[in-house]
Amino acid sequence: MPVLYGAHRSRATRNLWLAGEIGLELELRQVWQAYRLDRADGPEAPLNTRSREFLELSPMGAIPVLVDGDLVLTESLAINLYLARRYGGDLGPRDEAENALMTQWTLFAATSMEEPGLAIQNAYTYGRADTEAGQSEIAHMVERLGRPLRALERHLSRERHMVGGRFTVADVNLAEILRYGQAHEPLLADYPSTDAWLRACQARPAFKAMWEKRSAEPMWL
Ligand SMILES: N[C@@H](CCC(=O)N[C@@H](CS)C(=O)NCC(=O)O)C(=O)O
Repeated sequence: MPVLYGAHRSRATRNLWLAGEIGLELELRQVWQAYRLDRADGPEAPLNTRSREFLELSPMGAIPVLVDGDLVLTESLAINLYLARRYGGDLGPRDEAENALMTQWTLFAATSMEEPGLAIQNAYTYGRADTEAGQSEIAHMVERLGRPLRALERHLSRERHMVGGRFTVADVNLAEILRYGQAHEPLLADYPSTDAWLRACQARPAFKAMWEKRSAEPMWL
């Protein structure tokens, strides 16, 4: 059985959601982000992103990591593209053109949407959203997201899904990245097709099951 090293409150959500969609049994080995622990070092510390044992798998000290047989794979989005192709049936590509489009949309989201989205989420999570500096940071990030959101809206006003006219790994990857910006409620007000698509993705049973486990995981240890 493939093993996923990670935590529910991390980018492993992408992999756990996709595994749920596939019906793939994945063993989750809990690895905490070091910053979530009171003490990350020492013999008592739980497995975390600074543990020597974990750094053997991920020299970057980052979760998630997938181990499937001899394959050790980092990068959550690469893990999803692999899981979809290897185990996902129609959640993965049916041909090379679909494979190319799934890669294209995944890289689009990773390179143009993830960083500003995370900055928005962090501003809310760490209580900066009510401050003047926080609001100006959020406004700047919303502006940065405008260009990719317009491109996404154009696509989703014509298509119900990202690739192939059906729900695939591309929808999971995009939806999980766009989720960060949702902390800022007005973000999608001008993008009705994107908003409807994202809500439909998040209404899926596999997303809800993942979300329930994520919500149950303590933020700090
Ligand atoms: N691009 C990487 C980013 C991985 C990453 O930064 N993961 C965070 C958690 S979501 C982490 O492990 N941080 C380590 C730490 O803060 O100790 C991916 O998508 O897998």
